[in-house]
Amino acid sequence: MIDRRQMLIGLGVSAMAGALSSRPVLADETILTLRGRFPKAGPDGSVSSSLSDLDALGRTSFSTATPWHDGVNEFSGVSVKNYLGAFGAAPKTIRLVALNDYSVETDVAELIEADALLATRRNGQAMPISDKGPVFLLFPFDDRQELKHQSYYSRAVWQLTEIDIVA
Ligand SMILES: Nc1nc2c(c(=O)[nH]1)N[C@H]1C(S)=C(S)[C@@H](COP(=O)(O)O)O[C@H]1N2
Ligand SMILES: [Mo]
Repeated sequence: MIDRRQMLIGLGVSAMAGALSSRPVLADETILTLRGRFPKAGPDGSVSSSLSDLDALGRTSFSTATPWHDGVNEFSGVSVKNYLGAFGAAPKTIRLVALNDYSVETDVAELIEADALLATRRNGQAMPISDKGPVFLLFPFDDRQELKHQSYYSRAVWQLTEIDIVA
């Protein structure tokens, strides 16, 4: 199992080495780690997923404009609901942690209610770190007016690397 430090060496160092890395996401590198107490956690209390692991959890997509992209784009990936469910995790509160050390704590029911997506592809292409990937938590902003609000923008975490179960 690859831990967060190894992952940061893999992903973060390339991000820090000058420009954000635009190299393609490898199918088998860890891009997202779930940490905390949940039924399918490994011995170190976490589970790490690659792009192909996430793909295997089911695909969801929507098209929307966002504050960070030009025009309308199609985003696809696994929903937060299916991701947590796949590991038997039913947390009340999680912390979303990004590669740039931005983090935000959020109620899980609110994310699921808002159809939060762990987007891994934009218009069918895996997103490198330089395109705010490999994982960008996004909401279908164009579907519902209430999502176009600071409380959702602040939870739209790009370069999402870890989800910590808080409660
Ligand atoms: N990775 C990452 N995601 C992030 C942030 C960040 O600093 N890093 N800021 C969040 C906050 S608080 C908001 S309001 C929006 C801000 O996006 P903007 O800086 O492009 O306006 O992105 C959210 N997602
Ligand atoms: Mo914000």
